[in-house]
Amino acid sequence: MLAGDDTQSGGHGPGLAPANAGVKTACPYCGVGCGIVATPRPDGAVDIGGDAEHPANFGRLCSKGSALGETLDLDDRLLVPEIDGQRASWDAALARVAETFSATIAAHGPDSVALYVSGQLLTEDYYVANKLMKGFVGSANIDTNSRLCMASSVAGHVRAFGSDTVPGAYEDLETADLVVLVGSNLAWCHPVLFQRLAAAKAGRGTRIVTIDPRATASSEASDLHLAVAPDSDVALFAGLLDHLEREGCADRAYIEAHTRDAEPALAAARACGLAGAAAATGIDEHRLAAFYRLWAGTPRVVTVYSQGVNQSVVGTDKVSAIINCHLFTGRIGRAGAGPFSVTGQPNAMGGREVGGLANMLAAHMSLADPGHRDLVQRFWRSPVIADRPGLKAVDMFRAVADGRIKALWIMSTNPADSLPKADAAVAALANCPFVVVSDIVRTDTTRHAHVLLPAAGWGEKSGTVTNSERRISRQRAFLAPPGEARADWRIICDVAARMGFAEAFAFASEAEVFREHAALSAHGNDGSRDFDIGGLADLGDAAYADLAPVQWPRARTTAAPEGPIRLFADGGFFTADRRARFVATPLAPARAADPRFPLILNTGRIRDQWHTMTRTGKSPRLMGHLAEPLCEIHPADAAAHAIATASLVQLESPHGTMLARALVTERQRRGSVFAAMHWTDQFAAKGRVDALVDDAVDPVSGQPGLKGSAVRIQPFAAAWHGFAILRERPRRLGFAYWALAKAVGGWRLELADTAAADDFAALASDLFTGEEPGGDALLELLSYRDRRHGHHRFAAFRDGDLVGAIWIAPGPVAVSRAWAVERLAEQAPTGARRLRLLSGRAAADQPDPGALVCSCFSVGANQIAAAIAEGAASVEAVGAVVRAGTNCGSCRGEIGRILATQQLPAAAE
Ligand SMILES: Nc1nc2c(c(=O)[nH]1)N[C@H]1C(S)=C(S)[C@@H](COP(=O)(O)OP(=O)(O)OC[C@H]3O[C@@H](n4cnc5c(=O)[nH]c(N)nc54)[C@H](O)[C@@H]3O)O[C@H]1N2
Ligand SMILES: Nc1nc2c(c(=O)[nH]1)N[C@H]1C(S)=C(S)[C@@H](COP(=O)(O)OP(=O)(O)OC[C@H]3O[C@@H](n4cnc5c(=O)[nH]c(N)nc54)[C@H](O)[C@@H]3O)O[C@H]1N2
Ligand code: SF4
Ligand SMILES: [Mo]
Repeated sequence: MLAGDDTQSGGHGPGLAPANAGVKTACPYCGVGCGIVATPRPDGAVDIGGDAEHPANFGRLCSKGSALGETLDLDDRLLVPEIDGQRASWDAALARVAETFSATIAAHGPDSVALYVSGQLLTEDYYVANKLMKGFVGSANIDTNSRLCMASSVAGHVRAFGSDTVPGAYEDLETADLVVLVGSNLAWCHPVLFQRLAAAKAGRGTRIVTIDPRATASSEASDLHLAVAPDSDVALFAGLLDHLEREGCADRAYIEAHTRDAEPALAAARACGLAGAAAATGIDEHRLAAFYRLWAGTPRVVTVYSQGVNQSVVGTDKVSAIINCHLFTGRIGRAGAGPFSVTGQPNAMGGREVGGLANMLAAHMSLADPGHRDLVQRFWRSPVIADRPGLKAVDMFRAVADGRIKALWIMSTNPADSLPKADAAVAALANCPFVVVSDIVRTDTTRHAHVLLPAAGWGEKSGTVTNSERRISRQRAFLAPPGEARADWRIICDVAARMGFAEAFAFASEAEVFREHAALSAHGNDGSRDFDIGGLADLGDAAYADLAPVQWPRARTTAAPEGPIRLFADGGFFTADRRARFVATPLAPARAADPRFPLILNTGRIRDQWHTMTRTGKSPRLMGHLAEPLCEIHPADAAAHAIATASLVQLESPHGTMLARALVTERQRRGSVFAAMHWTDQFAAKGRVDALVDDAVDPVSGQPGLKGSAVRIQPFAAAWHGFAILRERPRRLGFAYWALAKAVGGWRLELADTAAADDFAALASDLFTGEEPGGDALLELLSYRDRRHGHHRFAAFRDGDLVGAIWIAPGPVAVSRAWAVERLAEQAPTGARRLRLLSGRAAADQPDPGALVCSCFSVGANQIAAAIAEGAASVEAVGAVVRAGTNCGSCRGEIGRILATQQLPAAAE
């Protein structure tokens, strides 16, 4: 077992890992791209610390990064290749993939096969995957989960700049006077970058404005929150452009020297105006005008945007509406100013650089440009080159469903859970004649694989990733791959060789792949393309191994040791005439509402989980924050649908259903509900939100509108509810509702069923016996029953130790989860403690820590409240007493909220 802990228990403070100890690598989660120092210990555990020298994080890590050591165990890891569910040799598995792909292409043409890849692949993996499809198979049917993530930003950049360029850098968030977060919950999704911003705010009073339909941890830390109507961002920024023009904020010199087409964009903006923006956003004109004045009056302004912008059927127009305002004021490419698309995945940017999207070529070259196609084909010496766009993710799965695609290879993504209309995607996979999946664990997608390939995971593989500020960092291996797992790039090259392309894929190392990629970026470039890392094309193996984080562009010809930190302050766009384009963004007509599905389903992320939980789901600390699928709903909507807080609800759309726990809160907007994207069939009965989500896409980018599906909601009619703590993972979970989460020393389980159970004691012992056959014979079962009121409680012991406990009630179980879970760590409880356990109430000497707030130091809400009651009057003071909020800082907003509610009565006195 490689289960590890982080530096806290290893004795180092956060960010204080001693220099030159351990292996420097990069975090495998978000696009901030933090540097990590990983130090394997002799007992197999791995200490994780922030890399103090990495320019993305300077030593900081968030809760997810800090808990990486807890995700490295081998539970569920794929260790050997499988064909049709049977163990197979690598040779047989690779041959089966190559032969089936080749035969399908021979029989049905190159477009009958496809690769569906991921922004979590390393650049080297991604480069060879793209080369294989576009240059050797001769189809552009390679698309990526970045289609669900960044495609609208890419399209918006290309429309405006002629290239997919992020013009700014992280330090701009520290030098700006105003940072606007549009559709970005930066505090939870890019926590370390948010902490840099929060520090700047504390230091120099940076103003923060959040534009998000619901209140979030980010909006709580902002000076102004505009709770806009869903998808009204185009109107908001069109109104801003109109305001900027009226107030004389145009940078005429910049507009005239470096841009084109301002007039049509201004005409659309005038047509919208303040009144149009107020009508569309639902924000009153005074409040909106205050925001416009702030933006207009602050030259150093960065507009940060993310999925509330991209994941929309008008996503590309949202991006254009934002960029228009920056071009109009010349606030781009300057210190502290610019539009800033923050990327989600660790290598979203690298994937764009190699051309991993179906409508791009390689090295930011264009599939539509015959000159570019020729350049790439000659460079690759390839027999063919794709000459038209391939199928984008949503269309790709439609083509799988209707049989146009007959062989599909999925790498490093879990589309059975993350694609819109996910049930249809699953059905497509189930009917596809040939599905290959490369993953590190079993998932809802791997179930459908004819060939399953075990990939080497983070810490075992080596290569590069590019973060949101165009910075390339090394991921380095510090563990040997387990079992027979292999690096993705090698698997792809081995298949390519067996398809007859050995020469072009004869890479001996990831360094060789990187050199070719870097050389291609410089090939025939001469400043005509933004992405140029020719300066890295001659790195020797040792220099590649030691490569320090470096921002692109990094052309061979650059005299300076570093490329420019920002682009476009002096124009130099990558259109033919080197001018940027304004893009008119007329308002789209409002979508017709469907009275059968009156609510809008907004979806997104929570602080401590990563996507489909294949790694964060292994960490008890991370699972402790929010342990089951939740649905945020406004009190008025909850009342209208007879939904009580903490009850279970069923959500329904024309595409599917989902069960979740209701969180009734004014932070949610009326008419909308919010659910996290994370839960899968591995963790809950019906927790897959994408089963509900509609697959309508943005017409320009092909990105689906994952934040706006029509749904309806109703109470889930449960006959009984249960909560259990378990030493072992239960064998069977045949309940209408269940949600399972890892806890320290075992598992925690939420349960409910529509049918009355006639024997709860049997149900309990079945849960407690785990995988052990006949194990129940050894159990000592303690019970409490109140049949009249429907309360049943059981606790089971083996050799004096607690094996499990369950509390059953007719309604949601009112037992403190935090207190109960801690009982798993207790040594052989006897007498009163056992009875106390059944009562479900904390004793004075075992105080209930309350819901987990700080995952880094495992501090609960009650502990924080106690610190406040004893006099801690600020977030810092709370940190000084109980440590909460003093590591990654992602929970500081929640601590602030507890402070505010607790101080209210005091202030009123
Ligand atoms: N903890 C955690 N962090 C992550 C990830 C993770 O899984 N977990 N994933 C990473 C990835 S791949 C990505 S892409 C990023 C995503 O990072 P974010 O984009 O910050 O995250 P989301 O929660 O998807 O969505 C952001 C916000 O958009 C809002 N929104 C919805 N509709 C609209 C709208 O019409 N207009 C506006 N203005 N806002 C709207 C939502 O209410 C939500 O609060 O996070 C990255 N970081
Ligand atoms: N409703 C809704 N849906 C969404 C979103 C949303 O906001 N709302 N967000 C969308 C966005 S922005 C994104 S980025 C996607 C993310 O969705 P996915 O990409 O489907 O999510 P992950 O869980 O990150 O999947 C990564 C998979 O790769 C595996 N893996 C990890 N490391 C390796 C490796 O080194 N090699 C290989 N071969 N496999 C590996 C993991 O075990 C996991 O199964 O979801 C999208 N879907
Ligand atoms: S902010 Fe957190 S998840 Fe993102 S790269 Fe840094 S440590 Fe990893
Ligand atoms: Mo993403």
